[in-house]
Amino acid sequence: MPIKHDNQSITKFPSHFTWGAAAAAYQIEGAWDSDGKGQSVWDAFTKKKGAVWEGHSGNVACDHYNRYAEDIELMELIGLQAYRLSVSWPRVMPEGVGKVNPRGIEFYDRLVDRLLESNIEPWVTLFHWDYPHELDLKGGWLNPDSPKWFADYTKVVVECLSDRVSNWITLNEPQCFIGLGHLVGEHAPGMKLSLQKVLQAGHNALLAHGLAVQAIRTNTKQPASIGWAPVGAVHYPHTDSKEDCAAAMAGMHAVYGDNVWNNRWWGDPVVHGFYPEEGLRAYGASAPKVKSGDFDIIKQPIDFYGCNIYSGVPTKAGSNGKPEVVTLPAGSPHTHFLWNRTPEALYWGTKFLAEHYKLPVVVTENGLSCNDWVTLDGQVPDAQRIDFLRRYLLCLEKAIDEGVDVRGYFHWSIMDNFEWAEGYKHRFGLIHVDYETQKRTLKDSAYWYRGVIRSNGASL
Ligand code: NCW
Repeated sequence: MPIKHDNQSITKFPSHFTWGAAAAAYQIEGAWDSDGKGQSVWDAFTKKKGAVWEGHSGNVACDHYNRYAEDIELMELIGLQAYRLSVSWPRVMPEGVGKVNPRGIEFYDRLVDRLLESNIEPWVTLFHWDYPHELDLKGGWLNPDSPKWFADYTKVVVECLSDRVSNWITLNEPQCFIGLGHLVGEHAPGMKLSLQKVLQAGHNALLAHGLAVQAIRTNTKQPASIGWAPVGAVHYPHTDSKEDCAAAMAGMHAVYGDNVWNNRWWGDPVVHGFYPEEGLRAYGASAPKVKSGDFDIIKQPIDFYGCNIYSGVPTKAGSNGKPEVVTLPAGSPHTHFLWNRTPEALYWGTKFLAEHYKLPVVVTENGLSCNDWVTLDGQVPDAQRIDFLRRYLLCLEKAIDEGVDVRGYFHWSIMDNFEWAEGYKHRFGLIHVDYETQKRTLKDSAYWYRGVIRSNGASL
C-alpha cells in the first residue's frame, strides 16, 4: 500500500531522536587472532570448505581493530549521533569463561573513549553472533550453563565500560544465530538439529538475555537503558482496506510451527513472561522444556524494544479471513541481497511492536545491500540507497506522526563489511571499503544521511 506524505518539509521526528549507524565486531574488526583473542564459532566456521561464499572470512575484514580512529573520524564527518558497536566475547574472554584478556577489553575501552571524544554515543551490543569456540565445544547454546556464561561475560564488559556507556543491547537477532546457526546450518556453528533442540537452544538464549539484563542493572555505574535487537516477519497490508490491515497485524501476531521467524515466540517471553499459547500449540512436542522460575529470569524490565527491519511481507485477508501472503509483481524492486524493497515494513513493524509490547521502539538496524563501486572520478553514487532510505524513513516518520513511540534509528551499516555466509558479496555501508587497500570512501548516501541527521529528518 503506498503511503502518502503531505507535509514533507516539517520534521515529525522528536527532538531527542537518536540518529545512528551500526556494525558488528566479527564483520568489521579483523585481527582475528591478535593480542590474545580467542576463536569464535565464526573463526571456525569460515575455515570449513564451502561454508562461506568464495571462502571469504572475517580474518581481516575492514581492519577496524587497527583503524578505528580513522573510522570514527568518518563517523564524525557524517555527523553520527550514536554508533552501535558489538563486543567480541572471545576477544574479551578467549575461552568464553574465566580469564579476561586485558588487551581485548582495552580495545573497547579505547573505542568508547574515542567515540565520546567525537561526541558520538556508544550503544553496545553484547552478542552479535561471534560465540566463543571453546564454549561451543562444550555444547554452546545447548548447554544449560550457557545463560550463566553469558551473564558472567556481560558483568566483565559492564564493569569496564558502564562508566561511559549507558545504552545496552543484549542479543542481536536470536532468530538468526539460533535458526540459521542451529536449524538451517547456514551460519556458524553450522548445525542442523531437530526443532526441539533448536528451540531449547533458543530458550537458553532467552535466559541469557534475562540474566544479562540483571547483570547490567547490578553492575552498571550509571542508570542504564537496555533493550535487545530481534528480527522477525513484518507483514504489511496489500491494500489500505480494513480487512487487509487487520490481516497484516494478525500475520505479525501469528506463530507458525515450521520456522523460527515468529515475532511473539521470542518477544512475548522477554516482555510478558510466557511463550504464546498459539506458539506452544504450533510447535507441539518440539516446544522447549521450561523449568520453574525460567520466565522470572527471562522477563526483565527493559527500556526499549529494538528491531532490525529490512523487508516486509505483503499480506491480504484470505477468503477464510486468515492472513494470506501476496506475491509481488514480477520485476518489483529488490536489493542486491534479493530482499524486497518494502518501506511500509518500517511503519507497520514499529507500530505492531509498540502496540503489542507497550515499550519505546528503536530501529536497531535498517538498510540494504547494493552493488556499489568507486567510479573513475572517485565517488560512490549510490542513488538507490538514498532512495531506499528516503522511502523507509518517510514511513517511519508517518508512524511517529501517528503516535508510535520510536526513539532512534540505526542505519545498517556504517561501512561495507563481511556479510556472514555471503562473504564480501554484499555492500551495506554508508562508507565504501576497498578490502585490498582498506581505503574508505564516503558514498553519496553518507553525505545525504548527514543532511538528514542535521535537519532531524526535515530534509527527507
Ligand atoms: S543476514 C542478516 N543481517 C545482515 C547482517 O549483516 C547483520 O549482522 C544482521 O544483524 C544485515 O542485518 C542482519 N539478517 C538476517 C535477516 C533475515 C530476515 C528474515 C526475515 C524473516 C521473514
